[in-house]
Amino acid sequence: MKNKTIRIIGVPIDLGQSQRGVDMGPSALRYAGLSARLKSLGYQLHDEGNLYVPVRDSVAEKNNGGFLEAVQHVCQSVYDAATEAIAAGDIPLFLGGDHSLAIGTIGGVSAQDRVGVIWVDAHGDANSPATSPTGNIHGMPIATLLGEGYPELINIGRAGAKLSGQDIVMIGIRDLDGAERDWLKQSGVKVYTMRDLDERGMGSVTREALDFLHGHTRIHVSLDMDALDPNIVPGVGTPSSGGLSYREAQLLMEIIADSGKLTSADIVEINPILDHENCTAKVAVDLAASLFGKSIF
Ligand code: HAR
Ligand code: MN
Ligand code: MN
Ligand code: MN
Repeated sequence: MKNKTIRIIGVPIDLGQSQRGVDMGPSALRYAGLSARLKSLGYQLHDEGNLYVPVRDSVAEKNNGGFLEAVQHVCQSVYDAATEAIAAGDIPLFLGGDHSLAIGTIGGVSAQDRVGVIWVDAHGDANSPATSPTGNIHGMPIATLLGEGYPELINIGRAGAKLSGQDIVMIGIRDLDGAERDWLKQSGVKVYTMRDLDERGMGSVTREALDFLHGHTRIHVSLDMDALDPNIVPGVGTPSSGGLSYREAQLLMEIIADSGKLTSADIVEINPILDHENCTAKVAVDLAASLFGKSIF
């Protein structure tokens, strides 16, 4: 893996949710030293800069607050960036921005080959427009990728669902809406809640999660920083108490790295306005180093 080039792609999107500030996530991660840390592990780094995302205020004025079309356009360019990176043999690392961008990243990285997804999040992000209590698209990427929701988003890049439930494992879940939960239960997605982690420990759960994806040769990790406990990552827009500890999250990343199957990743939902001295991005950089194979001894 370390002879590969990591291609950093910033996606400063804040249109999938309602808090200001998550568009600054890519800068926060760069300022926290992401590239230097990954380079020190032996990778080539190529930072593509940020994809174009329209400024929220300008879209709101034009569309009377409806961001669907703008999210569609951004996710299409994310999709294209993902397919290009994979075609070049690089490992794309997408910096969010809110989690709506995963519609494009996972759609794109699964264009040629089947990809297993490890979704690390407090939330299921499996609402459809019909079940969402907020209407926020960052709560919908999983349903969208499975073919449920706005056709404008489902059909980005190529028509129809991009994944089936058997391609997805979720870890860290503790905040689901009622109808979202019912839908997830019948979706085939493997869900590990905080209770599973409390009872069995992160090591056992992560190994079982990788076993669930044993038929996949490539794995995409979508790391929503709100999976961690808000005490260590205050800079997220939808914090949920009782989350992963720093050590649990590190172990998760380390065991995924050991699989040797990581071929793409997202780091999303960092909101520097809500943060303290960029500590959330610093934790994210530590986790990225482990995900890309840093080992202690
Ligand atoms: N379930 C809620 C909704 O759909 C909150 C979703 C929050 N999502 C994220 N991404 N922060 O995980 O609106
Ligand atoms: Mn259009
Ligand atoms: Mn999320
Ligand atoms: Mn979340």
